[in-house]
Amino acid sequence: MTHSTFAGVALDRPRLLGIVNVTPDSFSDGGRFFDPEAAIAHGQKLAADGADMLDIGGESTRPGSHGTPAAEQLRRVLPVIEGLKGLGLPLSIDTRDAIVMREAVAAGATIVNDVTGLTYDPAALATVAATDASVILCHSLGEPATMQQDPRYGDVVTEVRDALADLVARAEAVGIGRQRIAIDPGIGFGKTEAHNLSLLRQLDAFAALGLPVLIGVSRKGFIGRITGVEAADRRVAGSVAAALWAAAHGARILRVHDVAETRQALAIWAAIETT
Ligand code: HH2
Repeated sequence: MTHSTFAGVALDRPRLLGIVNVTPDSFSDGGRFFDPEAAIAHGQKLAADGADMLDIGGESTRPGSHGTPAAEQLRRVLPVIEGLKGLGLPLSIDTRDAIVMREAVAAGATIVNDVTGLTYDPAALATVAATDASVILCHSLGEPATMQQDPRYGDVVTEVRDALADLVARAEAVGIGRQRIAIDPGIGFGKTEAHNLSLLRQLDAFAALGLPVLIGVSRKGFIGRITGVEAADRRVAGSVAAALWAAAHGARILRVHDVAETRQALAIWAAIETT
């Protein structure tokens, strides 16, 4: 069986995209790594813990958030990209803004991660096409400010899958080759808890699109609601359980805060499966 690669990383097994939020307000770890030095140290720790790639973001897209100007995102993320690019891991820029994509890639990022699948900024598609960067096309319904106010679907799995196929077609139409694309159903982005669970339950439908599937469940609200654990940083075990489910059902990239814990779980799972 042959395996694909993404941003130069072989997807022969589930890979970890470690999260470096350079924000004062992320739901999961807001403010902890806002200072560039702290963010760089955190990225180094995630790399030492076994991250395969790092996702650097200067804007929270949590439900209810209103966006961060591109100039401020750049002020936050550029020093961190500079500080982490020597690690030799692919760096991803988590942004919806084309200017931030362009400057981050110029500074050394090789992946663009846009939670709106390159739809929020009209310049995003052309901007990514003009680079060699790989791209994570994520599905969102609505804007972060309002996306959790009564999101509705007919059949959530079919609609999100078809919307992702459209996002891929738009990207291919401007010259972004399939080998540069990963897809993400966007857990929590305009989805209720029932929607999130349906998407995870039927994750195979996304793998069937023939592109690497990324899943971001780490510390998210549905884990808190199911378990009754309010503090996001205490949702690690629930996050690892959801990540393992996703890996077992075709996800090849897991976007996680807790790299060491997820890696330990994956190692045991892989050992049982292959020995
Ligand atoms: N989730 C978050 C941010 N970016 N990108 C992708 N592709 N998929 C995701 O599921 C995803 C994402 C939200 O998590 P976090 O970064 O912890 O929070 P915040 O947006 O508040 O910074």
